[in-house]
Amino acid sequence: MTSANGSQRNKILALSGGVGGAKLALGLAHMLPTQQLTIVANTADDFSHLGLTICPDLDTVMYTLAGINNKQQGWGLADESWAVMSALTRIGAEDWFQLGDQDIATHLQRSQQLANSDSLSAVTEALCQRLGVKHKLLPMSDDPVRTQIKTAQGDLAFQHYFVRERCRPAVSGFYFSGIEQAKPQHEFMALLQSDELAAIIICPSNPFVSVEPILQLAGVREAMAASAAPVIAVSPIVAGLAIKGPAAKMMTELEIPATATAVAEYYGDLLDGFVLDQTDQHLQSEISALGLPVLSTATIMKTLQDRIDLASAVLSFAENIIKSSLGGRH
Ligand code: FO1
Repeated sequence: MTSANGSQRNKILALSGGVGGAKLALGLAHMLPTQQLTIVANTADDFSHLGLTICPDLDTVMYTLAGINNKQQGWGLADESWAVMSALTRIGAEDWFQLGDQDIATHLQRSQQLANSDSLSAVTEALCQRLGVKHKLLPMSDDPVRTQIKTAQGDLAFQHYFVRERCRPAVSGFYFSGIEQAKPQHEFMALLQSDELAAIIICPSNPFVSVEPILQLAGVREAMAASAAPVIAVSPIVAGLAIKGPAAKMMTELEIPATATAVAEYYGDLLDGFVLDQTDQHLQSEISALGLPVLSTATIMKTLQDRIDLASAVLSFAENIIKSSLGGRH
């Protein structure tokens, strides 16, 4: 596809949280040449722990693209050992957050580089290069943003809610500390404003805590709305359940129906297309009634082929939306 100024419109931007997002990102990486795919990961789950800066979503995507992730857990590294964790337990240190020995190397290196005033983008680029990740992976921002979960037990930092409290406290809302001061990562913003952008894919990640912080960065929503590229979200909710994580539980506690339709409504005007799982096909007409093209397909990604098939289906869907909207909104 060619843009108004004659440049090739072939770049895909994927917005991702952790495990679910990383799976689709891997499928997209198998479908697209390196210069055509950029993945932006949520960094509002990041936290400082045992003196280290931990970036769970960024690392989950990075390890997944490098093919070294723990496929059962979804996060962390394959063939991990836990000697440091055992030693931490023995000396009475905080041990509720599992850090594998090899994973700790990533956090040590990142923390050291950040202390040397390198940006999170520079650190991520260097790690990706060493781990053989060819596609561009960017943090949503080089500035710290931290998700806080409002619960019946008071406000909890994201990992305290998610891992230490195992998502047990009922959720009443969220806020993102630092979001007003944080700037979107500069290459991310440049791509959003680029004529070469062909589609923006919101991966099947938690809309409230994985995608929302990215959208709340200054100028991001506006740039997405202004972009000629269609914005397509893949539902993380299938048959009323989150494929992974607490999205469905959060929706129930927030008195939002735990359905793919509610996810589409949550993103609202931002979307130009919506992808839901084939088991939710009966919801297709009510989502179409929101004025959205809908693709019903297999979204549960168990195998690598599932990830590639979903990526391929989403990319074809985006192409069809572009074709049918030529002369329309876009
Ligand atoms: N998730 C857990 O449920 N328990 C853990 O102990 C844990 C440790 C951990 C260490 C490094 C890392 O990159 C991720 C880790 N995660 C762990 C996953 C992480 O908390 C969540 O998946 C994301 O923040 C949500 O997207």
